[in-house]
Amino acid sequence: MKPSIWYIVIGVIIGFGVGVGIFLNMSGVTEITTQAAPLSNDVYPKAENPNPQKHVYTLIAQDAEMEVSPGVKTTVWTYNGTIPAPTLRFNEGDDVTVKFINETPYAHTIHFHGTHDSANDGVFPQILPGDEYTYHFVAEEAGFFMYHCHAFPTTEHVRMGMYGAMIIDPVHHLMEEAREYLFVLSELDPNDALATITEFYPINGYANQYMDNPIKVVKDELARFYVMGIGGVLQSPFHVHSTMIKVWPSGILWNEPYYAQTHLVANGDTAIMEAKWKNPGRYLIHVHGIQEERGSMSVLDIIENPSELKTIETPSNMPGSVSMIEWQEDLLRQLENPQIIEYDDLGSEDLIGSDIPKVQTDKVSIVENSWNPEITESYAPLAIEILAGTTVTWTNDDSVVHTVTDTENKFDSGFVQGGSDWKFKFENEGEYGYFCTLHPWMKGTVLVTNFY
Ligand SMILES: [Cu+2]
Repeated sequence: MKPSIWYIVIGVIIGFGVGVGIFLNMSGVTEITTQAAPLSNDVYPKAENPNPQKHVYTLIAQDAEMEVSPGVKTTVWTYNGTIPAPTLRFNEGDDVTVKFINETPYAHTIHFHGTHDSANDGVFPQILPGDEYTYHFVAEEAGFFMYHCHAFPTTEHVRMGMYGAMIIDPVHHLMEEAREYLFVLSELDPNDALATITEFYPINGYANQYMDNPIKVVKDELARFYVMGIGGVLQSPFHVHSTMIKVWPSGILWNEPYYAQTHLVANGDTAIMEAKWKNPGRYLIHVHGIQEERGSMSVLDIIENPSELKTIETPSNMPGSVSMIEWQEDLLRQLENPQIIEYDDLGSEDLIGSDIPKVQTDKVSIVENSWNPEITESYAPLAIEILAGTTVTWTNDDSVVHTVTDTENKFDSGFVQGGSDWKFKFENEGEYGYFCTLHPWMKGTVLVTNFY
């Protein structure tokens, strides 16, 4: 905000306070303070970045085989081959470009939390197999945010592994010098990505990884935890042993911090937490609840001598702080040991073969569960034949949204919600292949003739 605007804002606040004071005095109520509450030293006012930097990242949607718990290998969907995806870190006010390449057979996107325009919201458009898209935004808010895929069903895409952390550091009023750590709390089920209760609740992609590789914090040194909740069902009460944590709720530095023994990190939300320990020894950090028996338990060692961390710490983007996040990312990459799955043919434009028998009807059902790639007849019938001038009705009998989109852009239903219809009148002869832009493996054909 420009200084002149501040004067106006402060003037309005004082004016309002005085006005209320006079009003209350007249009504016989006494004593009202007209002073604005002082800004706490821990609240980070929104500030202009005098020297914004440009950052260009490339994120590639890649399927992979990886280990997610000792001895448990599964197929996952990733950005750049790991779960979580690379942590993006820059300053408030910086100019950020993310090139996205989809090297998988499904539509995916990148949805960033924070403020941006619709073209960069990562929902519309959906990025089809083999396609690329460039996202761009200026980081307006300082704090801890996330990015994740917002293709549909989104819970499936997130549970399959498509999420990452985004640390946006303040440029004024720097945070205290601290040792920094990342905790991404997620849900994962190798057998059913949409299970209500999942087999694993990993921290940073790999179940229980800090049981054998303890989180080490130096006694009396400030530790800062960036904690992110990306579950779909259970929320994450994050608990730290043997100290109180100072929490910036929702990871937003404009919030007044508070102290907690356990802080609930909601799904789709984050928190920044700071703490010190005065008693060396072995403790725990974990999600408080059933998740702690299913992957989200960590050993916390409070050590006396910081020199044993020298070889694994790196400088932080926050001046004076050191980061353990690179060590955490190296560790998860080593444990996950991802094998990227390469696909030769990602073409979504192929028509359904013209050898499929055509059914003479003007009604097509988008069948229940047609979003599931294993359903081969997602539009039923797959291929229809009609006379020119016929209006065809598609009924979405699935519970999720779909589209009916011509491969050559002659018609497009837009979003057809579960339970609703879309109609289109075919005037001209020809064979029209169509697909669902949200689930591009769903394909159908309309043959329009002048006589049967
Ligand atoms: Cu996705």
